[in-house]
Amino acid sequence: MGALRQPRLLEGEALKRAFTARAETLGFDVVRIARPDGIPLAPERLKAWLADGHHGSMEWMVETAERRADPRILWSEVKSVILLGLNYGPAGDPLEALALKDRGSISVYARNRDYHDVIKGKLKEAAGLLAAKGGADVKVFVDTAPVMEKPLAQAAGLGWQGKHTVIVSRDFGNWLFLGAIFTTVELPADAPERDHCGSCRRCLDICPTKAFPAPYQLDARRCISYLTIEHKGHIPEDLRSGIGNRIFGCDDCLAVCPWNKFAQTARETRLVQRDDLAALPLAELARLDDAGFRARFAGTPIKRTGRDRFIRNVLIAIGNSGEQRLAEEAVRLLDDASPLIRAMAIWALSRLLSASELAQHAEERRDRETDAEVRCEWERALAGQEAAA
Ligand code: B12
Ligand code: SF4
Ligand code: SF4
Repeated sequence: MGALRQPRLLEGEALKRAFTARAETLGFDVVRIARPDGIPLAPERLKAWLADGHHGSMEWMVETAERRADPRILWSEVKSVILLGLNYGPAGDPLEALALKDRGSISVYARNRDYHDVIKGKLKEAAGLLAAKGGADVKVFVDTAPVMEKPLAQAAGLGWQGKHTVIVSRDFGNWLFLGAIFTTVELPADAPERDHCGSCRRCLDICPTKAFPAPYQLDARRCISYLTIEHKGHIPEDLRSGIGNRIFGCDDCLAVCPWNKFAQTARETRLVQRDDLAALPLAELARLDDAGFRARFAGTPIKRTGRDRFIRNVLIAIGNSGEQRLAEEAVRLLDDASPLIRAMAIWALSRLLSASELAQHAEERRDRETDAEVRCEWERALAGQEAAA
């Protein structure tokens, strides 16, 4: 019997060309390649960031720090790291919803399908070509694994990390999701992108909660995106008013970047922003129970926080709204089963009601409150109103 004929494998530029064409057909807007040793400064910088506590309660970043900082520790056989960008550029002004005080603003990235779901499938399909045509092993990552996607994307030339730390692209501005493919095949690497921020500091100055201790460094503990999405506990009092009506994520530092003049509207239909998800009536949201929350936000990234954290955010927006008529929603939530919600209902009412009205609600509930933090919230709210009187 004759030997089975192996199909000829592609390599080098030919494999890179075939891969890029496939990835573009799948809808990726940018495809670039970095060497696995392309981010030599990342380990020290990540270490310093963690040592400063800038990760807040994202303990998983500490646990995975070593392999996060160096692709070769994550996977010793990796020879090339492919970075892919998917454009999710909004059609209109992404900050428009901030002026609508009786509505909650959802950040652009969450105004349609969860990008993890959209990108993962595409990455797997694109990676299939490397296995079939290059005989390579592959691993695909989007956000979920310990991979420093931003410095790798800069090393691959996809864009540069702006002073707000997010990747800015000369072709797509600030609106690219990132995904990565690690592979055992050697592909010709692209040149890194250089910094084009110059003397600009718009993103630093706009931040409502002053989350940048220095250019290129973010203290997540002060970032509204962290506070409204990742943070599971009570939101520190001094940051609540800066949150305004941002109930899920924040786009301010991205939206003001002058490089957005090159931005384009998303092509991927599952990432085109849904108008019904941009600015939602706070009164309606405050009435969602668990099942209602899950049904309303199925398939979107919003479902990740669960109902209690989301309503906590909604109550902060109600407190910041100045809308007296929203007080009744907060009053109802004073008796919610979640202490996270009861505490923020108190805070919201301390901003909307008179001292005597608040005192009356306190009288009915304070003594039977079982949660120490909620009791503290009552004390703080009443003391604050006394001081203001
Ligand atoms: C943790 C995390 C967060 C945290 C922390 C954000 C942060 N800046 O680290 C929180 C919850 C706050 C967050 C928020 C957001 N996130 Co996020 N997040 C991540 C995640 C999972 C890890 C990021 C990370 O490694 N952080 C650790 C720090 C140390 O890394 P770093 O920012 O790269 O730090 C560098 C700089 O500080 C720099 N540096 C330090 N000192 C100095 C000094 C000088 C002189 C220089 C030049 C540089 C420099 O070096 C460090 C290492 O390279 C990534 C996905 C991933 N796996 O990479 C998504 C990711 C970064 N997030 C993303 C998005 C979209 C967002 C939001 C826009 C969502 C929103 N609308 O609310 C906001 C943006 C807020 C902001 N300004 O960063 C996208 C960004 C896409 C892009 N184009 O870059 C990513 C890549 C997810 C994805 N797959 O698309 N996120
Ligand atoms: S996302 Fe918002 S809160 Fe976070 S750093 Fe940017 S502007 Fe500040
Ligand atoms: S707003 Fe200015 S400083 Fe910030 S990322 Fe864009 S160009 Fe850089």
